[in-house]
Amino acid sequence: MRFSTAVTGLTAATVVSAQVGVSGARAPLTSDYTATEVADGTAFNNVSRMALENMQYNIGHRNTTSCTYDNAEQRQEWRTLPAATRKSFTDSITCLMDMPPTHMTAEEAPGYPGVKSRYDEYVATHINYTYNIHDTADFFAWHRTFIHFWEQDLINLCGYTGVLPYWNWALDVEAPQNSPLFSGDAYSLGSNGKYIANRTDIYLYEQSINMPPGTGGGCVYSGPFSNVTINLGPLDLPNEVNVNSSFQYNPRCLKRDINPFFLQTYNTYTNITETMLDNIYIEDFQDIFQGYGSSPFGLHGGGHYTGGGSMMDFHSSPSDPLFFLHHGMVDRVYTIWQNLDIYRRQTAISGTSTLGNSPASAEMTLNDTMPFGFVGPDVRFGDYIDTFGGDLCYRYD
Ligand SMILES: *[C@@H]1O[C@H](CO)[C@@H](O)[C@H](O)[C@H]1NC(C)=O
Ligand SMILES: *[C@@H]1O[C@H](CO)[C@@H](O)[C@H](O)[C@H]1NC(C)=O
Ligand SMILES: *[C@@H]1O[C@H](CO)[C@@H](O)[C@H](O)[C@H]1NC(C)=O
Ligand SMILES: *[C@@H]1O[C@H](CO)[C@@H](O)[C@H](O)[C@H]1NC(C)=O
Ligand SMILES: *[C@@H]1O[C@H](CO)[C@@H](O)[C@H](O)[C@H]1NC(C)=O
Ligand SMILES: *[C@@H]1O[C@H](CO)[C@@H](O)[C@H](O)[C@H]1NC(C)=O
Ligand SMILES: *[C@@H]1O[C@H](CO)[C@@H](O)[C@H](O)[C@H]1NC(C)=O
Ligand SMILES: *[C@@H]1O[C@H](CO)[C@@H](O)[C@H](O)[C@H]1NC(C)=O
Ligand SMILES: [Cu+2]
Repeated sequence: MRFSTAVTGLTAATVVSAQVGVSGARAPLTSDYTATEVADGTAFNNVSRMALENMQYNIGHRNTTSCTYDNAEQRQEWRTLPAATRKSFTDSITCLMDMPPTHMTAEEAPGYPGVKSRYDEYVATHINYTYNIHDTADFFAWHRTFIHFWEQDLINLCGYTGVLPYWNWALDVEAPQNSPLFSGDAYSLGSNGKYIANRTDIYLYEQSINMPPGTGGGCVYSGPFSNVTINLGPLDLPNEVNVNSSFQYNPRCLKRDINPFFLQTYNTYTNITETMLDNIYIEDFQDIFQGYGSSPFGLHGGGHYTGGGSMMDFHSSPSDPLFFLHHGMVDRVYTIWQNLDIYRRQTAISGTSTLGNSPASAEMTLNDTMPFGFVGPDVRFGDYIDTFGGDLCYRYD
């Protein structure tokens, strides 16, 4: 989501006349499809299959030995998981919330009063590095690695046997509040927040828009996460009491306010397809995606604000497990974009390691380290630029 007003105008890289991938195919543009095909997901599904074909065709050129197209984990949309797997997924998340921290040392603990669980170690790390992982060169790769570590913890620490699911926003544009994700039954991701009536629009200064109230607003009240306590944040929510220090202990319920306005305005199939197909340079693609281009939200901010509540907090948004499914979709769209023109896009990066390059910092290189604080080991940027790189081995369905 757009946060700082300090947006740099990154210049476009060398202009190429044709988009020729290793497979020989030109990456499609939105104009290759009819408006109906773009709006109803036909175009999106077509290019996502194309990206998988390119991935399979190019597997031999990748820096991987043991990970193959066929043995790679296949991440699925949340609603295609069997009910038992969905339950196992949310159970393993509450397990992480109940588990003591595993990385924070006794010496470090006094600096992080709000870190009470393994789950909180993820939230604290995201808070810590907020200005170094958004509107930076490593926005996509950092969040890709972050959700990967979290998935591995669900599996290794909490016995989850499925894959990290993603949330395809476009499937819910008509009425996200009625999505099976938020039905509030035992197999959902927990309910919407309890409805709060008679709220007025809130003016968002950073984005210069009026935010209409959503369909919830209060605490998640049924299904998974209805009884959880979140401990960190908020740091920058409009019309909320924010904490006075980054890692303050601030126990409270998980709030949601599912808001169709954002999904309908920023996350339709048309929005996804245009973002993905009509931005051929990484600097344009990553800016538009995060709302640092002509629109103040983009796919990334649109999904965050659709969740409402904790999901709207720039720093502590991983407090809501929905964050990880939202970022699964962010990563899926990035992965498709990369694979539509692997030769040019797989390792394409642009930007520095500070939000909007403020304060100014050096252009990142693939040899730079991405920090993971209490989450896991720092990793080399270039090893996590590819879903078959580093210790990653997955693709999307
Ligand atoms: C994409 O759509 C075109 C036109 O309908 C079709 O010829 C092509 O096979 C499709 N590609 C994939 C990978 O589905
Ligand atoms: C909402 O506003 C209406 C009309 O002003 C009023 O009748 C109603 O009692 C209000 N509801 C709540 C929960 O405040
Ligand atoms: C939440 O807590 C209430 C009261 O303790 C209990 O009745 C309810 O079953 C709990 N819900 C879940 C989903 O655990
Ligand atoms: C932050 O400090 C203000 C002023 O002392 C106080 O009113 C507010 O409750 C504090 N916020 C939190 C979440 O503790
Ligand atoms: C997103 O797509 C819808 C149509 O589906 C359109 O009305 C809206 O303007 C688009 N939003 C942006 C930011 O381009
Ligand atoms: C990364 O480091 C290696 C070995 O030190 C060097 O050969 C390579 O050019 C560097 N790559 C980048 C992108 O800086
Ligand atoms: C926060 O960042 C500092 C500086 O990089 C680092 O030493 C510390 O471990 C980080 N803490 C977390 C929770 O990420
Ligand atoms: C290939 O992968 C290995 C193991 O992850 C890594 O050490 C090496 O730097 C990678 N090489 C390139 C060219 O990225
Ligand atoms: Cu983030």
